[in-house]
Formats: sequence, structure tokens, C-alpha cells
Amino acid sequence: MDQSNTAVTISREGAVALVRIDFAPVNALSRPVRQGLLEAARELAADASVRGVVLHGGPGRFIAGADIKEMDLPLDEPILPDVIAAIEAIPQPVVAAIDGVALGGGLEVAMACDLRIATPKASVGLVETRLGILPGSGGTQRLPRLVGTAKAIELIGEAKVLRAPEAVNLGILDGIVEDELLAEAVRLAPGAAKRVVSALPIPARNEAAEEAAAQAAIKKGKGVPAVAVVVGLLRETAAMDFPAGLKRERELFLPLRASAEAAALRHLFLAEREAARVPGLEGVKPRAFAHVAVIGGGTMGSGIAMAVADAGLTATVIERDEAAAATCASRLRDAYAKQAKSGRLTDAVAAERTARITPTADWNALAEADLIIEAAFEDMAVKEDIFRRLDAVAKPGAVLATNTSYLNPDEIAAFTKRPQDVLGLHFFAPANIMKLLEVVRCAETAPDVLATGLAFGKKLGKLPIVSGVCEGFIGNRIYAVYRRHAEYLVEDGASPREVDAALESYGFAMGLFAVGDMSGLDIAWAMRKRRAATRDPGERYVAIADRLCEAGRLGRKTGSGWYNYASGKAEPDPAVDAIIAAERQAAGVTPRAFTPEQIQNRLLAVMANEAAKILEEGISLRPSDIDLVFTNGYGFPRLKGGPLFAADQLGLRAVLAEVEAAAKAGGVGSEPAALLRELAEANTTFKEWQRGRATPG
Ligand code: T1G
Repeated sequence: MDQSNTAVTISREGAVALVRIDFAPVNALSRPVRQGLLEAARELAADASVRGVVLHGGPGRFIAGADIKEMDLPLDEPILPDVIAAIEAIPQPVVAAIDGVALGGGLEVAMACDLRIATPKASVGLVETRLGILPGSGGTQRLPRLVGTAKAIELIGEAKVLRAPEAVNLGILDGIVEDELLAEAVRLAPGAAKRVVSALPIPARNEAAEEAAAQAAIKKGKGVPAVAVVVGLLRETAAMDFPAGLKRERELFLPLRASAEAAALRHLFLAEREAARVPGLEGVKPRAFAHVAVIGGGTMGSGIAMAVADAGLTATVIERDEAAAATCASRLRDAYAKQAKSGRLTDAVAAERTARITPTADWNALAEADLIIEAAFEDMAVKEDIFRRLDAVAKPGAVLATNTSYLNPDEIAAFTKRPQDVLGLHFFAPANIMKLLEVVRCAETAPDVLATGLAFGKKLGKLPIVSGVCEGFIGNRIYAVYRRHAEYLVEDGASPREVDAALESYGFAMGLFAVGDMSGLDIAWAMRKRRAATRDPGERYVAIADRLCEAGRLGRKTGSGWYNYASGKAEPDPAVDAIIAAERQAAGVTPRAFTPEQIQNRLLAVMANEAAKILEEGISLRPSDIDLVFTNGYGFPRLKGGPLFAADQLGLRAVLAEVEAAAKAGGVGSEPAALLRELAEANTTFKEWQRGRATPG
């Protein structure tokens, strides 16, 4: 074997050969690992002095699957199916000793062994559909031989990760070893029976169970094409012999691997890991946040408190008086009772979580809080009062956060004598459900306070994204531009329904006018009125939404908005058409037609353009963070990878041309960003630009 390959090494214990995979950070099946495994398998197969083989990944690890970073490149030899075939062909018994994860290709490798034993904390799963692909190295053929076709449809179709005990129950693993896993594997190897999974028959099929599993997987798959493909593959190949099934798996795997959807999902996987890396925070320790307090027990405050309780922490919610505190307590009880009733939680867990939250009107309860999150009314005078009081009662070193969406958190920080302890934590409603959390770094936020915001978000199971201070932060600022341009399209000739349909066919669950109706049009209306005096007269202003509000059409809650809801569904409304026609006339616009593609490209381009401005200003650390904000907070389709990934796919020259057209339609504020122009002229992408700026490590 090639001695310079340190990714895979062989050692001996008597007649047993231990093959160890050691490739940071997670033992992915990168090329050196595949090469090492292939050589080890061939070498050991030919070595008559070897009576048994143990395959392991060192303490705490097995194999995390194929290398996601290699998937943008063409396949490289040796390919994994060949490596796995070589492992399965070893004539001596081979034991997989699994500690940590065996995911994707990792489980496929393990299933090529004769015996699989694991520590109790190990976990296994064929999770490929999460990445928009299917198991491409025999997983779709070996797993059904162990668990049956219906169960395989469920496990692969839903990308389930199983804890070791459950995997033993299903027959995927053969046993659990509490301690000394490796010693036990060595003891078992020489006498273990050869049990070649690919030679096993597929257990008797159950058509009804397969159908149920298929439907459930496709429903949960949210349109990821790989789910339907793999479900079809499992059913189709259940009647084939192993080599024919394997061939079919390969045929369906390759186009998925090369698909735009898979590239988008890989991009988002890596983006999530990248987002945790914040320059300047290396080695900075977060402060404590075991006891959290929330100021304001309204919809947002209650949702935040629930997110805190769901994560196992305790929360105090401060309300203005005892009556309001009691209302908040009953709102929380109801919310958890509803979750229990729907089967999401047991009654006991719901009660436990409810008990972790204490609504009160007593500000003295704040003295013990490590982290205080203000979620009160969006009014600077209200925030001023709260932060002055917080400054007086919070213990030294407590982190003070504001959940403001639009007010300037630097101004809020200045109400205290400890602006270094202040930051923004911008949750998205419903705060206990939505994954996105914008962590807003103010001018004076201390590094360990920012680190606390990130660690707290992670503890809550959120995706924390750092934003600088600007109007609307990353998400709402870009969203505002997107919405404004959608209204320009309507005044220029598209109907609200056409715009929404174009967005829905792009992959949004709902178009933006339907979303507006759902959230209510009055909040934005109030904001427009507040800003009327300071608006740049060079910015084009579309008054259709104002006319709707003036007519009492505030959205779903009033039965009408951009649509009419008399039938229970969003229906186009002639009254809206009349308002639009009148506004077009007043603006001197001759309406023209837009194709769905024109609408999609226009709206994507203006998002990318505003995002480029945000990057230039240093408000966001990197393009991929912006993609995460939109896919996790604004319903941007994950299969498109986010607005900047999608803009890259469209080509930045085309995007710039679109932005130039949009600038003519929009006036001041819609000008092309210098960064976008620069990237387009260099014929490069946001992704390349990010790569070039990446901080080492
Ligand atoms: N390839 C490359 N890098 C990976 C990786 C992978 N599969 N998995 C993780 N990393 C990197 C990650 O980017 C991060 O890097 C570091 O490892 C730690 O990850 C043929 C085709 C393994 C459970 O989908 O689920 O097999 O940011 O922060 O919370 O059929 O990562 O430090 O530079 O997530 O401890 C199937 C994906 C592939 C597994 C660890 N496998 N990974 O979680 O740490 S497809 C997967 C995970 C396949 C075959 C098919 C998790 C984890 P950096 P982390 P973690």
C-alpha cells in the first residue's frame, strides 16, 4: 500500500488487520480516502496471513459520506462504487466498527462489510436526498436487502438519520458495544460469518406499505426532484437482481449529481457552515446565556420565549402589568397545548416547556438575567424608556438585545451606558419556528457579545447570520426593493396575479402580493406615511397599495387586499383592476405585457443588485450569507440556492442588463451597484468573488 497515504492506514493485531480512516474534519470519502480504501482492500484480500479485517474511523468518527466539495467537479477515479465492490470482495470477514456518523457513502461502505457494530451514540443514514441526489454507491440496493423495500423508501426518501439502537432494531446494524468498540471488533472479526449483503434476497414486498411510504416521503420532500426519483428507483429495482439494480441506480444518480438543484442544495449546505465563521471572533468566548429575559409578551416576545424554552433554557417575560402578564401566560399555555394536541409534543413536554417561561410585571426579575431581549413596540420612545430602565436593573455584563426590525440599534445602544453590551437579535415570525436569526452588530458591540448572539442562536437551533446596521438589515432591506419593483411591474402592465404566478412557478410557496395580504397591508402603509416627508422625490412611487388601504382593503383580515377572499381563496378582483388602471393612467403609463420569465429575472436582478450594495457597504460578510437569509427567512426556493447563487447561474452580465432596465423603471435608488457592474464586466460570479476574499482556515 502507498505509505504516503495517511488518510487510510493499516495496522495489525495478530491475524486481524485494522483499516483506519483518518481524514479531517469528518472522514469524508475524498479521493485520498477512496484510493487508500481501494488499495487496502486489494492488499488484504491477497494476504493469506490476515484472518479478519476491521474497518474504523478512529474515536468519534466513521465516515460522513461522499465529499460534498468534490461534487462540483467531474467524477475522479477511483470512484466509490469500485471501492465498495473491492471491500465486499475481500474473502476474509470484514467488520465495520462505527463510532460517530456513518452517513451516505459512509453507510454504503459499512453495508459492504459482513458485520456492523457500533457505539450507542453512533448514527447512520442514507441522507443523500438532502443534497438533491440519491445514494450512488449501492445504498439503494443494499438497504432494501436489510430492511425491506417499504422501510428503505421511508429511510432514503426522508433522509432519516437513525440512532444506533434503532438501526439495530431494523437490522441495519448487528449490535451495540458500550465500550472498547475496537477491541470487540478485533475479537469478532476472525470468526465472523461472511454475510454479503448484495447476495441477500429482498424481503417479501408489501405494496400498501410501499405506497404509504412513497407518498409520505414525496410530501415531506418539498419538491426536491431526487425524492421522487429515488422512490421510483427503489420500487422499480426491487424486482431486479443486484447487478441490474446497481446499474439502474448509477443511471439515475449521475444526472442528479450534475443537476442545478443538487448544486443549489450543496451550496446551501456549505453556506450554513461558512456562516458560522466570523472574522475577528476566532477564539472569542461567548458570555453565559442560561437565563434569558424577554421584554414584551406579544406575538414576537412570546415566540422568542418559546424558542428559548424549546431549547431547554429558562425565560422570564416582562409585561407592562400583571393583567398583561396573565394574558401572555395564557397565550403560551394555549400555544403549547395546541402543539401537544397536534401530536408534535407529549403533554408532559408541553407542560415542562410552559413551566420554563415566567411572565411577570416585576422588573426586578431581570437582575439575574444573562441575556435580555427587547421585543416591544416599534417606537423609538418606547425603546428609549426600556433601555434606560434595563441599564439600571441588568447585572453587569448582561447582554442587552433589541429585536427591532427597522429602528437603528446604534441609537438604541446609546440609551445605555454600556453600548458594548448591546446588539440586535432580529427574529422572524413565528419566532419559535423560523430558522433565520439576524444577529446585528452595532458600532460598539463587543466581540464576545456578538459571539454570544451567535452561540445563543445556535443553541436555539436557529441559523444566525451576522448583519451590520442599515435600514431593514440584510433581509428586509432587500425585500423592500423586491416589493417595490414588483409594484413597478404592476403599474407597468403586469397583474398582481401574473407576478405571483411567476414567483410561484419559480418555486416560492406563495407570491409576494399574496404574502402581503396574509401579513396585512396596514403596517407597510403606516411606514410609507411616516416616511413620506423624507422620501427622495427621484424615487418612483407607486400608490396602488395606498389606494387599496384607503379603500379598507388591508389584506386577508379584512376579506380583501390585492385579492378578494370572499370565496375563501385569493381571487383577482375587478375593483383592484380598476384601481390599478386609474393609477397607470395617472402615471401616464401605457401598460405592456410581461412574460413569467421577464418577471422572474427582473425581481431576481433587483434583489441581487441591492445585495451587491449591502456587500459593498460591509453590511453582510459574504454572498452566501445573503442566500441563507432569503432561503430561511423569505421563502426563496432552496432549489434555486438563494438570490445570489441564482444570479450567478443566470450570469451577471444578464443580471446587470436587467438591473439597468429596472433602474430606468425605478429611478433613484435602483441604480446598478458598483460591485455588480465590476463582477459583470469581469465576467465572474458572486461565488468566485467570495472565494477570493475567503478568510483562511
Ligand atoms: N463532505 C465534505 N465536507 C464535509 C462533509 C462532507 N460530506 N460533511 C461535513 N463536512 C465539513 C463541513 O463543511 C465542515 O467544514 C466540517 O465538515 C464539520 O461539519 C456516494 C453521494 C458529518 C454530521 O450529507 O451531516 O455520500 O466548515 O459543521 O455539526 O451515495 O456535517 O469546518 O470547513 O456540519 O459535527 C452524504 C453531511 C454525502 C453528510 C457533522 N453525507 N454532513 O456535523 O459539523 S452524499 C452527508 C453532515 C453521499 C454517496 C453520496 C454533518 C456531520 P468546515 P459540521 P457537525
